[in-house]
Amino acid sequence: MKTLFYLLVVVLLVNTANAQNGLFQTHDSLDLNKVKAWYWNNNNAFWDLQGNAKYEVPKGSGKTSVFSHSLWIGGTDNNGQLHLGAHRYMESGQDFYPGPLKITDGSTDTATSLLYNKIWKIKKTEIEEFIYRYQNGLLNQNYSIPDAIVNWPAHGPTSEYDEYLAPFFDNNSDGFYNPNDGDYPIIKGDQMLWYVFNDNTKPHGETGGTPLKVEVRVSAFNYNCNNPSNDSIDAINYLTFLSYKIINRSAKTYSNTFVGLFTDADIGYGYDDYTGFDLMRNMYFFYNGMSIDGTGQPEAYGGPSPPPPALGVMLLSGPYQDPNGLDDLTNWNSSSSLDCSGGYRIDSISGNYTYVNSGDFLNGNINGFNFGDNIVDNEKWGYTRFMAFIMVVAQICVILPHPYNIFNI
Ligand SMILES: [Ca+2]
Ligand SMILES: [Ca+2]
Ligand SMILES: [Ca+2]
Ligand SMILES: [Ca+2]
Repeated sequence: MKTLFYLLVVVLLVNTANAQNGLFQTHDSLDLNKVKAWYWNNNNAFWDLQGNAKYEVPKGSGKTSVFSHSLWIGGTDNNGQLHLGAHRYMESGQDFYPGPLKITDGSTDTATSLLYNKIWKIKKTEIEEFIYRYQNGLLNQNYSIPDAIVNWPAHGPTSEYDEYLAPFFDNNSDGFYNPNDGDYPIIKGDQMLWYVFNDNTKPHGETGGTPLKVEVRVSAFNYNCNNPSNDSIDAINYLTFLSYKIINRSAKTYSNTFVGLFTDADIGYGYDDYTGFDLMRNMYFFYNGMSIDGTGQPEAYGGPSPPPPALGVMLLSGPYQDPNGLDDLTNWNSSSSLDCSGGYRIDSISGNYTYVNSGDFLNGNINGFNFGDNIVDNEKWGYTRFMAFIMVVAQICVILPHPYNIFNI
């Protein structure tokens, strides 16, 4: 058992019962390596929406290390109005629904949302076989082109939407996706789920926030490496990756925009866990507070040998900083030492520079990407905030039995 799992950053079944209730949501899972993880196409992941964790590690063990995960986004418009989309457990409804938004006005409708109420699941080996068969004239010999390749959502539903959605290789360069021309999906990893959701199909039921009119395209993927004797390679088998492409379809420019990852991790048994943040690794993490996880519950990892695992959510690439014509400063000096003597942040609306004091990581250039690399405006944010909340059990605040900060987040 590896003791650390990484998850980048941040589940085809049509759930007709939920659709009838106005909740459009479909799930599928990544399951090619040692993690089996559920993803929902309405911006939920890693649980069944019924109270059961669905981030199973190792796959088939019944033991789970995350309970739920979602993307949060909020920002203010030119009038200072807050726009917000965020899910925790959807106790009061949904903020996000499947499907893209119109490029004309950032709207959509429930019929289109239902049209995209699915997840496209594909393996690299399936694409490789398709390419081999196409190139050798074997598409019609004892073979059916996988559904995800046939029905790949390469194009928007109508001309009011973006012409191109999921990426594909255009074998005949005609701008149109057609597997019979040798076109095929472009994917990341060895197995990938692709889906798209938005925050403007319906009013925000969970937060009551004003929609941003954002379209979010998700690639969830993993790698499977068949060399378990090599420890460093085997670690890859415990990783899952999430990539979000966030598109503002409104006519507004948002400022002070925050993109957040909400993660409720339960390392096996969920009531003895702790959390922390590692600025240098650009990662927040969860670990068991005791040497033994739980007291024999099915999801518990036990211990102390091997010890219960820990889980990290690492940001491998953040959102772009607004362009300002500068290669913004890094806090790392030429000898790769951290120099927090100062830096600056830039207000995206006013364009004003704000000097950030020594030691304040909020300048975003300690764990950001591409700062100080002599390339202008390729800078991306790292994590700039980390927050944790303590759950209340039976309306009684948990009293911490340990000199740790957080219990059962
Ligand atoms: Ca084509
Ligand atoms: Ca635990
Ligand atoms: Ca740069
Ligand atoms: Ca810049």
